[in-house]
Amino acid sequence: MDIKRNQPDLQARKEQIISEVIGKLRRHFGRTLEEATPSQLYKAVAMTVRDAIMEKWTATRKARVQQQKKRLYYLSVEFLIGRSLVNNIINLCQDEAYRQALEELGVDLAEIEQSEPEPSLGNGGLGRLAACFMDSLATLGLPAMGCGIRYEYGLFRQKIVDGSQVEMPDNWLDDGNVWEVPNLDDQMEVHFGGQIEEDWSSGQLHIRHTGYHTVIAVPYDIPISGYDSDVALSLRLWSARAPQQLDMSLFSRGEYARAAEEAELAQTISKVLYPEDNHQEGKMLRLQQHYFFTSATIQYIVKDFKKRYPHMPLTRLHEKVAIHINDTHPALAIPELMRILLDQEGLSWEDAWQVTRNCFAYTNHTVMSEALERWPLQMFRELLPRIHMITNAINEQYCHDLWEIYPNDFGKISYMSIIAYDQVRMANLALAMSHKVNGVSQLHADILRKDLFADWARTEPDKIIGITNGVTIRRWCVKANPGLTDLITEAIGPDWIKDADQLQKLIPFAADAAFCERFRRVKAENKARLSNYIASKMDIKVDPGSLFDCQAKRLHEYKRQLLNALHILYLYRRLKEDPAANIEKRTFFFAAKASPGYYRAKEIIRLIHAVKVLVESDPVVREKLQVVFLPNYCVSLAEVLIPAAELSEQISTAGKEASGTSNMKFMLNGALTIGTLDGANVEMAQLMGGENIFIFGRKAQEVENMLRNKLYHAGELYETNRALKNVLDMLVDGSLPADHPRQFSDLYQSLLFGDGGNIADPYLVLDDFAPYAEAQEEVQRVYRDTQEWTRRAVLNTAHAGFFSSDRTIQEYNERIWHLEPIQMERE
Ligand code: 26W
Repeated sequence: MDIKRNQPDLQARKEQIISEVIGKLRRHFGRTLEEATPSQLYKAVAMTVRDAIMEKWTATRKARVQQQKKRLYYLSVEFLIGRSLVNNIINLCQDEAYRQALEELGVDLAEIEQSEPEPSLGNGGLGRLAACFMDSLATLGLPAMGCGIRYEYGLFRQKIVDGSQVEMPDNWLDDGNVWEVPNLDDQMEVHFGGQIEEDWSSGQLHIRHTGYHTVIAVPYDIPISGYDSDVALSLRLWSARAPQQLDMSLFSRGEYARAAEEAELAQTISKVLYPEDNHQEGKMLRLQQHYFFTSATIQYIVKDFKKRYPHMPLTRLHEKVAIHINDTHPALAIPELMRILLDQEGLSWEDAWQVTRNCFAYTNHTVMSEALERWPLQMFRELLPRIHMITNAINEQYCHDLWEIYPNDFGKISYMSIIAYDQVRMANLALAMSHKVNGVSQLHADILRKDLFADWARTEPDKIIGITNGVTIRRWCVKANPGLTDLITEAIGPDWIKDADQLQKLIPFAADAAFCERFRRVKAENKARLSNYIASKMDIKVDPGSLFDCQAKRLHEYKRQLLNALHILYLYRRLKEDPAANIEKRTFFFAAKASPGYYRAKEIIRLIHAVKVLVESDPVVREKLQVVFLPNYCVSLAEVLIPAAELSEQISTAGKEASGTSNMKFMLNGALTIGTLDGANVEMAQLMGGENIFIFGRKAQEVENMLRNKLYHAGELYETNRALKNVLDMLVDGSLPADHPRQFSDLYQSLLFGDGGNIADPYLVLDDFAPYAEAQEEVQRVYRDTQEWTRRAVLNTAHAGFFSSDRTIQEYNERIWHLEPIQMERE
């Protein structure tokens, strides 16, 4: 794929790339083309791409400053951006020029791409969403900056040893990072601990903060180029370092260890990404991380505003600044902005309150109560004494305002308050102090309004809105699936890449036999690509002719990988009982990291491996079924897996998955979905019509009702459904290969009896088992009709345009941020 407009320059650009690459090799590595290692080649090519982006970057900054437009700061503890090289080449619309240039040099782009370390600076959906948003913001030319943490170690690398997850450190920066630029001019000091004194001696309140520890925040900026756009935005990641690398006075007294200690302590703040997803622990280091990057960011925002608008008072900050917090992790930015406005800029409390509320908006990404952030009050007070005072004052005013609305309703006010029972509740802080709060799908927003945040929705009816997530077409189709990209472009022209609604033009092609045949061929090629990848990386042979069935996402009970695994056991039993059973040949792919401390999630990984071994060991069954667990799920793996998928498993307990985004990526790449009416699956079904998606299971309302009224009794299903009982018994009767006979009894117990006072099977695995098995029957019935399957696959791609993150960002902009695009002069 290449933008035709650039064709006349192609030859010249190609020659320029060749000479630049050779020049970079010579100047930076002292090597000729022949001598260069793959890593040096990668870096040399990357540097040429970086040069091109740098020009846009400078021009964008200049235009933004001149045009004085309102700017968005998107704060997130995670930006799961994935590799940059190929994506940047695509976004610069230079893929054809690079392809030809590298071909002439005898260099394989796909191969040198492997030398790029992947920045795994996120756990899952929330972090990847932030990366898709940056791509869309840049493509739409909106003035924005992403702000986060430059973790030295990203999410752990997952290895599987004897069927169990083992975590290895992800030292992605070891070999340097071509894409980042340290910006020493914008370093900030962040203060922790100490004491606060109030000084009224001048008649006005002055706050004196003493005895604190200082950590220096150093920004590293990564340029994010828009697709076919002259705009390049910055992703600013803050790195922590000590004010003095070594305390020389200690050093000269021979106290080497203590001298290094302070420096070490400061640097641990940005050392490692917490591997928790949907589960919060009140760890001091995590609170330090949050304050570290939000304080540095807010200081920078105020500094930049004062520099750009020297004559505008800070009471008008919100006219030029929008701040968005990606879940509550950056919510400390709220009291931090108040602190700076009050203590440093001398605003009144009322003004600071108004400005802050006008600047902030908050996206909620989960309804799981164990994920809602709460900090122990004492830790909060000791680490952030001034922030604690301000948060307290915010709470007092907020409760006072609530009292006016709900006089004497102590219950409600204590439920909605920000500080209570010795805890600071970050969601309540974000709810109180944002002018908009959004859920990430329509169902999720409904649940927020009617359930989790119902009291806030009643208090401020227009505040909570739903903006359905999206994914970037550039990475998830153009980059990941060049075959499909070419096919679509040939059919409907290239504009869909920036205007994904145009994918609807593919609808008539679902009835076009020749197109469908080519669509099938693209899928077959992608299946072959994945099969080769697995053969080379894992030494496993899969049958590219089998149905490729994929579940790729974090491992969590609510996502129900367990339901998928139990269903495979059910098919296994059917084949054992009747080797001629009518079962379509399938390869079940799983890819999932479990949080290191999440015991049951790790048990589920073990179970999947046991099922895999069992299936492989039987000569009859293995002719029909294969289980593949792909270790270390990450963006680069997703780019190979998703285009090859035929069936996408989106089988969470209804009401639990806020949106899901892999569902959108699979749909875009022409996989059919088997799923519950959860998150964005609901909207997928509405858009395409229910006939093109395999929907099964309880609805969110039913789940909620069954759980609330204790109407669900998993044990009864075990007694009444023979097939289900047989499958469950396999967990404890020695059928499965395991280290010890009781290996899977924890899973068995949790499904049938519950544990620690919890009800049995709170995610309704057993309840949805029979409907799931039925839906899977329907899947294989349709799959056998190749033409019908392809027709539906084309319709999936054709309806995926709504799930472009360009649409999502436009909606955020219209309803929350109100930014105007930067005007660039095109040469
Ligand atoms: C504090 C620990 C912690 C860490 C991460 C709690 C919660 C999270 C995230 C909110 C988890 C997450 O990634 N949520 C996912 O966000 C996606 C983007 O909106 C949604 O598509 C997924 O449904 C949601 O699970």
